[in-house]
This record gives sequence, C-alpha cells and structure tokens, in this order.
Amino acid sequence: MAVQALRVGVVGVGMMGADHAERIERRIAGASLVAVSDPDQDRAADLAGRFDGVRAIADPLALVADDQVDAVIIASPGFVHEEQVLACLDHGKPVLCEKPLTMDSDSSLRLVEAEARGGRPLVQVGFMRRFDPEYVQLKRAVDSGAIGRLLLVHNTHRNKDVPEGFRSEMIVRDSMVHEVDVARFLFDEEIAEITVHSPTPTGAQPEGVVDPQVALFTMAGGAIVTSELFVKNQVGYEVRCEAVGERGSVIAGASWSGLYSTGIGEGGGSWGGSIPADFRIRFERAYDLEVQAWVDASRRGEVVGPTAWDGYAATVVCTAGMESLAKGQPVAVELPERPVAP
Ligand code: ISE
Repeated sequence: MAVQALRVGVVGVGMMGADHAERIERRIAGASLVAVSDPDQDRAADLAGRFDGVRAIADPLALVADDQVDAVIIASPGFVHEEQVLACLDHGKPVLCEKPLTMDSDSSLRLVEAEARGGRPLVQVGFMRRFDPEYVQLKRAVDSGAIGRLLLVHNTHRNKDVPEGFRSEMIVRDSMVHEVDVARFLFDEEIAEITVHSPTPTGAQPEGVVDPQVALFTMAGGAIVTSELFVKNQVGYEVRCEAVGERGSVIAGASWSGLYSTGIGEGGGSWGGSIPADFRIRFERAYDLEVQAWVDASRRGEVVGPTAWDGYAATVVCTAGMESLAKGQPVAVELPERPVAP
C-alpha cells in the first residue's frame, strides 16, 4: 500500500459533495482533501476555507488534471459526469462517481469502453447500499445458502420530500436506480424486463407527478423483484429490502422503518428508534464504508464495489423504466456483451 495519503479532489460540492468532502477530511483514514470545485464559486470557496490547505479550483477539468490531486470524487449533476469521468480516465486517476453514472445509456457505455481501452479499472460508482452493514449481511445470508435459492426481493424506498420542479421520471433515474443496483447485486444477474406501474398518486405532489410508483423487475433467471418508490411521503426516509428464499427471508433496514407508526402523531414516525428525514443520516455508515473502501482500493491500485459496468447496466434499466412509465407497458432490457480490456 502507498505510504502517502491519497490526495482527493471533490467535483460538485452541493449536498452530497460537501458531505463527502467533510467525510474525507474528518472520518476517512489514508486520505486528505486537497481541492474542491463547483459552478457556484462562493460555495466552493466557503467549503475550502473550512479546511487547511484545501484549494477551490473553478474549472472541474483543471481539478482533475491538477498534479496535486491523486483521485477524484464526482458529485456533480449527472449530465456533466461523462466529460468529468473521461477526464479522470485520461489522467489515469481513480474516480468515485455518484449515481447515476450518466443520464443515458450511450454515454454510460462510452465510459465503460473508455475504461476498458485504458486497460486498468479506475471507476467506482456510488451505489452505497452495497456497503450498508445490513445490506451486506443480507447479501451474505443469500450467498451462504441459508435461506435456500433466492426467489423474490421486495424493496421499499420512501423519501420525506423532494425539491421543487421534481418530475416523475426522476423517481426512476435518481431514486429507483438504487433498487436496480440492489437487484443485480443480490441475484448476480442482469434484469431482463421492467414494468413501472402508476398507482393512485398522492395529492401532495403537483398534478401530473406520478408518486408513488411500483416497479417489477424480471431477473434474467425468472425471479421477480418489487420496488415501491414514494418520494414525498411527508414523514421520513424509509428504505428496506426483504429477500425471500425457498426457506426463509431476511430484511435489511427494519430498524430504520416506520412500520405501524409512520405518520401518526407529531414530528414524524417512530418504531423503536427514530426515522430520519434525510438519507445522509440513514446511510451515513454506508457512505463512510464506501468511501473508505474506495480510498483503500485506490491506494492499492484497485477498484472495489460497483463498477462502470454496474453503472451502465443501471442506466439501461432506468431508461427502460422511464419508457415503461410513459407507455404503461413492460419494456425489455437489452445489454450488449460486456467490453473487456484489450
Ligand atoms: C438521492 O439522490 C439518493 O441517492 C438517495 O439515496 C435516494 O433515496 C433519493 O431518493 C435520491 O433522490
């Protein structure tokens, strides 16, 4: 392992990027924050000013190219990910890119191909549920055979609120993308078909916003995954996943769930403990473990966790999901052969 700490630059310091910058500086071993970049230069300067020796660099591509930056976290909006990840690949720098990898399948595939051409894996995608201790245990239980063959997975994913201007397809691309990755992760299989249903919408969203949504994924081997997405439940953040095998089931996230009392009484629901409103609290440990794993692997010259291919496959499934939402029909998911390094 390299003796030097990994010098990290963070591109995009909105809610998630600022959280990661703070994490690198305060909670991650073997790494230090050296630079940040954001189109809002005041925001970048404010954040940089909170830590010693951190520079705000206006141009994100200049941050990537900077010779004081060894590795990059990208937490900018998805529509600028392609050029920023490509820049990391061109400079041979490890990159942790927040989801979605990109906004459309072609650009995600271009990143997979560019990484394969470079002959060295460099991209980890920010599907942090794979690092959440409960999801890790659930995956272990499935892989150990303890519950027999995996037959069904049921996901619940509820957010308290969403920003103004939220649209129905963002539920698929920004929220359901996590369940897409969870399904592929648990089954070690691709998703063959997706149907997104639109039940009676909540009156809390503007007219025309389809919330909640219920998706059915048919896995390549025939198993079914259900995913409820409800992004304005007005109460708190609830995410859980139940895997059902031939002889038993396992749930991740039960201790963070409202179950019977969500929405009853003042100040949000509770069940044993409290239900946070914010995903950064629910998944704080997962983010810490994810970023620590990325730093450790980068210092070894490796990539662990979700790859560019996982990010690409998720983009393809979500694109099919948005088509299904619009047409009200199942849509098949087609993936090409996975590119390999020459
Ligand atoms: C957000 O971007 C996330 O990634 C959260 O994990 C998810 O729960 C939320 O719905 C997304 O908007």
